[in-house]
Amino acid sequence: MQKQTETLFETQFEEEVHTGLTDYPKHLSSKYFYDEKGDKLFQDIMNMPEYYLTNAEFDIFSTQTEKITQLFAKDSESFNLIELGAGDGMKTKILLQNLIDNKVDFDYLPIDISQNVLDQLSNSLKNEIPEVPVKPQQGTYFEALEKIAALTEAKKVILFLGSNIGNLLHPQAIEFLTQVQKLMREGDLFFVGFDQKKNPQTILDAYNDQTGITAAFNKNILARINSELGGNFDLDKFLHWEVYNPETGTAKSYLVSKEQQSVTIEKLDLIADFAPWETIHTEISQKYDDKTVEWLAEKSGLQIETQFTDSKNQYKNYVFKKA
Ligand code: AVI
Repeated sequence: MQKQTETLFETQFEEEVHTGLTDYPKHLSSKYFYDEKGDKLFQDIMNMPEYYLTNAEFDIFSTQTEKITQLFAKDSESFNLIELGAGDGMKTKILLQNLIDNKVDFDYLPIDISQNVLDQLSNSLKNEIPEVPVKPQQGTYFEALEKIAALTEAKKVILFLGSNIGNLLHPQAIEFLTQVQKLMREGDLFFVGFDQKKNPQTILDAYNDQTGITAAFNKNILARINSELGGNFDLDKFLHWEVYNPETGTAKSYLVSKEQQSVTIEKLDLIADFAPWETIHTEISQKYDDKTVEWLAEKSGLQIETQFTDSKNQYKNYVFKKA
């Protein structure tokens, strides 16, 4: 009889939490910040005055819409506007309205893992800009992109906004860009938000607000371990800590244990011991300059077609084509 292999973990979340909390130094992935509460906290972050990223990208979309529309509509009868990660579509809606006003022929294909997010976006578009032809695609970015690429010959304009790329280390970012590049054809465009290097204090303030919203966002990963994996983390016994290295452009978030403590996680059969001031690294938010983006593009088989900068020079949207 064949020996059954024992599966220790039921989900990737369980496996990654186990690995991260038994490693030294400890780490957890920021992708687990986002449940219903985490989504709400991130919305609150985007509304904070310190979190300049949202306003900066909004500034680009609202002051340079016409130029963006012209670029997307150039050399083609019609195109698919594909957005990776639908979100609430705040910035995209400015562009969608402008495309409609200019009578451009396009379909809008937001991709998101959450059907709920897609439904909300479709409903709000139905109310606000009913003329937009929306074709929501539920799934992971690459599953959905592959399907779209296989189904249609139409030109693709792919959006990846909000400096979401910054939550990836450079090798992961190159892998991500390369995967998209492989699904692009000549003439397709890839429009990506990259937060820029700037006064280090501005960056630290954006990721360490006085009201404690970012701290709650960071600690939400512990709250999720408590509710989903039977953990007993005391959130007050951890400190949210942000560092920024102006040389590498990397902002890093940590949770720091204020005292010696042991945390039990029932579902993992795990007791995680923390020494006083021991850290859990939770997130990176990379900041970029032109040289770095050019390097990433080159490594990924892409070429920069053009770029858009906000009025305060804090943030850029680069437009890539296949090299
Ligand atoms: C989603 N992502 C681009 C945000 C960022 O800026 O890294 C997440 C975030 N973390 C703390 N504040 C916002």
